[in-house]
Amino acid sequence: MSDEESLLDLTTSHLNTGLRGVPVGTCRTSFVTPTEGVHYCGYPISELAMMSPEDIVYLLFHKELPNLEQSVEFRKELQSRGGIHKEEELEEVLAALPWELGHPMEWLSIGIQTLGMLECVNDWKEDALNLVAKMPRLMGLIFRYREGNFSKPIPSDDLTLPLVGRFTNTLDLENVDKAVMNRVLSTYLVLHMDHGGGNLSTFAGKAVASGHANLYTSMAGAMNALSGPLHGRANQSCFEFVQRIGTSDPAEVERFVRGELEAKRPIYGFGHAVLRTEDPRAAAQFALGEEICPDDEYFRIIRVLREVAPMVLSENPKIRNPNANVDIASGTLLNHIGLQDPEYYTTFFGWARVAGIGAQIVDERTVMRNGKGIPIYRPKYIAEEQTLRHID
Ligand code: AMX
Repeated sequence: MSDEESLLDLTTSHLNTGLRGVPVGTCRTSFVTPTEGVHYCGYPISELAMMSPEDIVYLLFHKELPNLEQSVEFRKELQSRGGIHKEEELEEVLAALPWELGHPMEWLSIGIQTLGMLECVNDWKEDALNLVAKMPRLMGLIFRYREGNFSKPIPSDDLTLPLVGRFTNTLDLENVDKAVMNRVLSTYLVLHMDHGGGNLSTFAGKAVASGHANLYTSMAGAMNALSGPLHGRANQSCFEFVQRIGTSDPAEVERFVRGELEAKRPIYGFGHAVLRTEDPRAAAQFALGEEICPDDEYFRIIRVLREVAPMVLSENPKIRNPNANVDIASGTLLNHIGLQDPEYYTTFFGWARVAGIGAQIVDERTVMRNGKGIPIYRPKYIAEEQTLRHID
């Protein structure tokens, strides 16, 4: 296809829109619909929400759910991939980071980049699965080093535990219910693992990989993209928003929501670019919250907000979806289980996305175009004075 032909269906309205709505490729792992939200390999997320992260990683990489035997084998495989061979060197890097200055997402990106320097084998699939398996330990070490939390020695990585268990084992927090913590984090990971091919971090990771940077370098790029407040960091803002409300009295909550709108501030946790109903990922987290923390002060607030905000937002016809999105409840649940600093919340999003982005990079590099892989990304930009000559 010539450049001229490729422009035939485009108009000036497509330019400078962040590629919004412009088809650029196919995705083998997930898609999003307006009514059921994200689907992983054809399964609506509502059917997968309570499954284990290990089985969902299997699904994203193999495009089918594992049977019992495959599930057991895959857990063993992740176990064998999980050890960080040069952990001492990784810890030296983390120990040298400016913990008073850096955001946890910057630590995550540097952590992944460092892991790549130490452990990359330059095979897309091997590296993607190895990184998924090493993430729990990396996450735990980031928390321990960034907090300077060495009152107790860091336990060695227990590879026999599930992925989430290895993280909470490394964290080794006092006075928390580890079983509940593991359950909330498992659900969190499953709900956030993938979200179609064109979201910014996934797109950025695949674009970096298209130049044949390695998997770790590409993933660090994806995490940098995820760290922006308009993208992954919205989950931190959402919980800070809930904290600001400070009351679960419905009349007060309504007054707060109206005040925010009058001040031209967003009502966090509501609205969506694609979905036109409540995000099933929000519904799944509300169901979990009703089970584990129905009386938590922030859970009471979001329960009321879930009713009040859509009512107020639907008064404005330009808001296309007034319902709750995935970020409404995740911070409240993380806070309840003892992870009380919202600055860290996007790192859980990043941890989860390593699976989806990794699987999509593997597909683009080793499956698409009969295994040849997608060529290096090179969208066309038009010099402004040429625009009128070539388009419309
Ligand atoms: N609060 C206030 N205004 C909102 C709103 C909300 N929750 N949702 C939509 N709007 C506004 C938009 O800002 C836009 O205003 P504009 O015409 O002045 O620019 C108008 O309503 C139309 O928006 P839309 O077509 O319904 O949604 P969108 O695709 O432009 O934006 C989103 C989607 C998520 C960015 C938006 O709903 C929003 O800002 N929500 C609040 C922040 C939030 O919860 N972010 C987390 C998103 C979770 C996710 O998608 N992962």
